Amino acid sequence: MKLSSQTIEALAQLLDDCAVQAHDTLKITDAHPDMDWDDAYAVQDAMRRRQLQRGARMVGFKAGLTSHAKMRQMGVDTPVFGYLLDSFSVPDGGACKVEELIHPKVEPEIAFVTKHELKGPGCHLGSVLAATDFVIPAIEVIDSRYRDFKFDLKSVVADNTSAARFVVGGQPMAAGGVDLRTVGVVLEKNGEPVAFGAGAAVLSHPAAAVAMLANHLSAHGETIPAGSLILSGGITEAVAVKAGDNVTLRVQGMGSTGMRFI
Ligand code: OOG
Ligand code: MG
Repeated sequence: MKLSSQTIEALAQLLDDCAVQAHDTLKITDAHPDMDWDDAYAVQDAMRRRQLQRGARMVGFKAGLTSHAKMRQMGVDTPVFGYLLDSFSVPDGGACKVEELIHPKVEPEIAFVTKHELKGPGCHLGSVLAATDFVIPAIEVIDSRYRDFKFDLKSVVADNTSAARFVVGGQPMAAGGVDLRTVGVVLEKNGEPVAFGAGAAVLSHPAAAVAMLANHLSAHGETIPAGSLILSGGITEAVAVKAGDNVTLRVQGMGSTGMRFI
């Protein structure tokens, strides 16, 4: 660790305030170029503690930058991990208020819901499939707190990997009932298809992202509890949205989910 605990708390407060007030800021590595990975996750953890103290509840976790399309879009080369709160959840078909966000983008994802605890180290695709209750289509709304979505990996980790909102819906499927590598996804904005892909875009199999998450958490002494919702990462590039937009995700054999931006 390179940063003092006061600096970590101050950065967590800065990013938390940006999220609450829908204000952007410069990426934090500009002012703290020597911060390391532990510092980045420590800022994320401090922000999570602040939000939980205000009454939010954990509902699960997310993996991000798990596909080449996303890594290319953001100019980075490793996955990152964050947490999901109940306050991020939008009902299927519901409305997402743009005024609460800075510059939202949507991503098509496969969500996993667990029925058993998942624990690293040594967690693998098989452990994830065995612990999965069901998989379900999900749209993640990301909203980097950094100006113009410009960041490096440590800054985005501190910012809870741009997590902002999500919606899940459609047909829940047993993980064994669908080939998550070949399953096709179509993201539509205002009725027009805007992004397409197949599950294998995410680390060859979306469950691999969940295994990486469990192994990552184990290094911090944390596990994925039963009943967690996990977003496995955008299959395509993220698509910008504004008030008035309607977004629908169709996943082959798994129905659709969507939200309106108001
Ligand atoms: C970081 C979060 C990326 C995903 O699914 O790849 C992410 C960002 O692009 O702002 O959630
Ligand atoms: Mg995502």
